[in-house]
Amino acid sequence: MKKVKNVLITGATAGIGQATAELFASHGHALILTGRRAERLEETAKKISEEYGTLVLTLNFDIRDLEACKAAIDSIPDTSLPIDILVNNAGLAAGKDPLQKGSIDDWERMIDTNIKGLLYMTRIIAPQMVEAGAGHIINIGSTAGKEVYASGNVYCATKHAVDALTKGLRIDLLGTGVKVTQIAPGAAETEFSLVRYHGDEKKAEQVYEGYTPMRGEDIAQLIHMVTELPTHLCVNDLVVTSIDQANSFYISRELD
Ligand code: NDP
Ligand code: 8X3
Repeated sequence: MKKVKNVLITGATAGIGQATAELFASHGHALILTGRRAERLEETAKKISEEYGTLVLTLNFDIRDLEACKAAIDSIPDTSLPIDILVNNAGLAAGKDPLQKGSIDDWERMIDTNIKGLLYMTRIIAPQMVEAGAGHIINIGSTAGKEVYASGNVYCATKHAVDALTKGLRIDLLGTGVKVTQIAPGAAETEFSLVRYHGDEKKAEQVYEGYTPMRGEDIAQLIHMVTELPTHLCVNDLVVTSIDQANSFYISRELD
């Protein structure tokens, strides 16, 4: 019989995280879902547990707050431990301005969430995996962590940090039985652009106009796929785009 895994997904109230939660639940795994929007989190958990009958635990906290991260992980009951898979997904872009005109508040939100939040969760959970001698940490990077594009400055820097931290963590965990994977997607139509453009729906829609972007479900499939490989195999780094996108710079669009 297939083993039920405990899968913790940060940022499961929308987009890639929410789609990943649904897919893992459809495969019978138990979930621990996190996010700041309490109502969304509860709705997601309810929908998933009703549809798939899996155990879904919710942890409502802001990943930028180290004490909140610690308290949330401490509150996980033994029945949902050990954590077999950690998906470090919570993240955002805030703004798209030339650096010399950038908002320092936007910078801090991105650095605190995309780098420090990911580090906090990893620091808290990785030791449990090392002790168990098994586990899988999956960091959601980006093509923005491979190339720097105009006005992407700080967001690209945070995703380059995720790229470097993923490589570093894999080295540090060598020999422990814990796998470390980065998945680096190109454009996926989620709430990402709405957040980046501070709620400007028109600007957000324009990002996905004239081509077929990926969807959260596409990335979810890849996240699930890398967790299904034999114990001795680890996908280290997976860059993925829609067929209409070559990299951060080239997207084939058909616009009027
Ligand atoms: P969404 O905006 O749809 O989802 C982001 C998720 O992150 C939400 O669940 C949000 O939950 C959570 N989150 C954001 N800030 C915090 C915080 N401070 N504390 C806790 N949770 C937080 O975007 P995506 O699904 O697209 O993004 C997911 C990841 O994928 C991000 O790391 C992003 O950088 C990356 N990515 C996205 C791409 C895309 O084109 N969409 C491409 C490449 C990478 P809540 O607001 O409830 O806290
Ligand atoms: C999200 C993809 O191109 O907006 O990380 O940076 S992009």
